[in-house]
Amino acid sequence: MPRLLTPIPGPRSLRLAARRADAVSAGVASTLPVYIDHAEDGLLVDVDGNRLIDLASGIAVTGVGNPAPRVAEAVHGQIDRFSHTCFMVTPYEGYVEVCERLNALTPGTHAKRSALFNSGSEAVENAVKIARLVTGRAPVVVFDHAYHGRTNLTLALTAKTTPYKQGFGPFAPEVYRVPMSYPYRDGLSGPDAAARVLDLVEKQVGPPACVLIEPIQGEGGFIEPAPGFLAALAAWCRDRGALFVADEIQTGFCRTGAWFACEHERVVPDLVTTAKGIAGGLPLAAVTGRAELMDAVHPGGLGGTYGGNPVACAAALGAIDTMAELDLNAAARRIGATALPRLRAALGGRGDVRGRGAMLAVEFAEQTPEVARRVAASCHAAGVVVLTCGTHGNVIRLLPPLVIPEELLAEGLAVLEHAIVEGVGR
Ligand code: PLZ
Repeated sequence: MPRLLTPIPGPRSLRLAARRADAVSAGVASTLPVYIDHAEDGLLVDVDGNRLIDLASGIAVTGVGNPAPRVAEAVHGQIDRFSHTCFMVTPYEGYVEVCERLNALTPGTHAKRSALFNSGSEAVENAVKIARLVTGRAPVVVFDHAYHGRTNLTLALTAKTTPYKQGFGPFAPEVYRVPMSYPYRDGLSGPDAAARVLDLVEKQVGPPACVLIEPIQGEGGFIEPAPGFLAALAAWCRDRGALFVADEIQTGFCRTGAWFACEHERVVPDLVTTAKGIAGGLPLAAVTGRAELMDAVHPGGLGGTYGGNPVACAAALGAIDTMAELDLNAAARRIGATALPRLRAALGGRGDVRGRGAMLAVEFAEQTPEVARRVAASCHAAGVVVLTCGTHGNVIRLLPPLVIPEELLAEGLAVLEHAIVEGVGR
């Protein structure tokens, strides 16, 4: 059976697009405006019956599958018992159990505590609140190309102006941006790139509340810092009484072939923010950190109506069980091992192919968006969902479901390879 029955988008999607234009704010955009009817085993099936190969997982969310049987079962079971009480009014076990799992799974064997929220942005905001409270300091150090969210504080932390920040200021103060280690572009070793950062911070900021970093940057271009960069920053933080905060919202939960990307560098953060892959598609996020830091917050200082909603917690437990049972870390590594050589061969010397596990990127040498846009568009037209990213929009990124069947991945990669070869005019 052919995967595509109509042009992309098909007539039913086009009709929905017209309704959307009259109902949904133009401020909310979609990469590929096909309207989804259901999903199965690495495929998104649209309302016209087209079966698209999903190499995006809804931006690194549905790694465990979509729908994932254990997640669906846990959600059904919970919603039939109760949908909500508000943990701040009358608590329930699921919240506690998710925190126990996070405390056990995140890097480091020290005593930890967690608090649950609804979105990645909210988790990052709360990590900064905690860092400021326990250190009594205001400054937050962030990096070029960083992405931490779309709320006002997290927009201040996010680097890229268009589309995220443009016109939405003023932004929160006491945020200081320093250069990221970017081996493909700066050629610096990890320690040298860290020394450049720390010199700036010492001279221009002084000891901050925290250094906040994505261990592998996501929206900013799937930039993996040179070995030793993260460790040098973490060591400096320890020295200067600042918290080292890892934003593992995109990298966490087996995406990079480890539970958390910090593990690749043997770095143990003081605070870790998680979201996305944690709950197989339900909105849930967390801050996990050293017990003495997390418990230094006054009762009532952290919370929110929906944070750690029982249905989202049930989904998270189903998702985490799935990751462990199916060994999705190994699955992620297999995806990387399959994809990297193929993508390198397709790109030749026209840029950089990089990634860990199933977080993979093709960066085109030209720092303009045209080639990436063209490549993404031809993948989309052929029914393969890929995303672009990068400060310059010149990166194609892959975040396939970790359970994607091998044949489907191969088929998606073949389409992408062809698009790359055409796109760079080889
Ligand atoms: N930190 C590292 O990747 C979300 C955002 C897409 P929320 N990334 C996808 C978009 O255009 O809005 C993200 C992230 C990192 C924080 C966030 C924010 O998480 O759940 O989107 O708030």
